[in-house]
Amino acid sequence: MDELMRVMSPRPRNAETPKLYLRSWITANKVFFDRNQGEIPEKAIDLSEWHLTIDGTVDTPLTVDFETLLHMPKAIAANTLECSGNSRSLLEQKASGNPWTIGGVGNAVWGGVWLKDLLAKAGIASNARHVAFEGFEEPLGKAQIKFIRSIPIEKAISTTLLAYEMNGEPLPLKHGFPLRVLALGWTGANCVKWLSKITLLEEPHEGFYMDRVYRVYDNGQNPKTGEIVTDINLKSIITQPEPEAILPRGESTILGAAYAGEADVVKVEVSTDNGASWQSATFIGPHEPFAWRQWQHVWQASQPGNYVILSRATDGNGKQQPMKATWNKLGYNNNGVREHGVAVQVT
Ligand SMILES: Nc1nc2c(c(=O)[nH]1)N[C@H]1C(S)=C(S)[C@@H](COP(=O)(O)O)O[C@H]1N2
Ligand SMILES: [Mo]
Repeated sequence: MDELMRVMSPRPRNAETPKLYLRSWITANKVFFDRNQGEIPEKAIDLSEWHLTIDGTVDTPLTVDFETLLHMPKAIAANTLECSGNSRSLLEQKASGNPWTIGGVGNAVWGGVWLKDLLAKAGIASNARHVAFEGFEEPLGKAQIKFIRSIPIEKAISTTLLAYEMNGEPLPLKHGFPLRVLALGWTGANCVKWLSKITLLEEPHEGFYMDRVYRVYDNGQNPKTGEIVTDINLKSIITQPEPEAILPRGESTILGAAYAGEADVVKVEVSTDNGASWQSATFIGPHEPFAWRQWQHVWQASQPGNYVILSRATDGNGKQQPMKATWNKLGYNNNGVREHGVAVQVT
């Protein structure tokens, strides 16, 4: 197989999207990043064998088949998916985990059904507060821990999609065939692939993937007391030029993307003088809820020398991307402007 991705580990497969493929609004399925705790199923499950169970604090526990989903009203939504650990390797103070640069993110148009429509069939009991999702892939490692994650009921019934299509194609095997969760605007960890079971709960699900990881905690702190990763932070990335590029003097096009999870990106600025002055970038292409915005800025690089290009996003609530990220033990949510600076040389 031709490997187009930057593979960080083959088993489980963790691979990031090269910058070249982050320059379009839609990230093609074949280059969409891969993040896995367990084994990607060897082959696609036979759809006649696949079932989804809904149990817990519901009026009527039920099991649905794939046909049932196809007969429900179809929902289409754009959504930028980002791994909580994306940009970890760019942190000044190192943190453990996959050494993502900026390619643990991608944007796709997903098709499926709203989770709330499916939950309505089972009936949400009045004491239901959280919704847990379980993937059916084989776990790796001796402990054989299943990938189970829960989200609050409010998120589940407002803006959570169960997707069976990705960019107009059946959901690819490695992205969760036949069905995955997409808590729109939330980090990848909340978007369980190979979905087989939904359980409504009074409390958040307890288990390894809820309590030991995907929490923001400091050195010496008990992970379980850290905040659970939820929505994607306001962030901008530079996708062109590449770091350490050598640019001829004159006009140079800077490209990037910016995203804000559940919020809206309204401005991106670029600085080439270490943050002393900022120029507004121009947005290119679609502008959809939960999806990134592509941007460009033409830089007049008239003087030879070494430069660091910075980009800074602002959201619709007036919030600005921080100059420096807040460090945490597992290096989640790195959205620092400085950490994402791109050093280049103008000759
Ligand atoms: N079943 C299952 N779902 C999962 C995971 C997993 O290991 N198993 N990894 C999660 C994480 S951490 C991320 S970032 C996204 C990655 O989705 P992708 O591989 O489709 O890009 O899937 C999430 N859903
Ligand atoms: Mo992730």
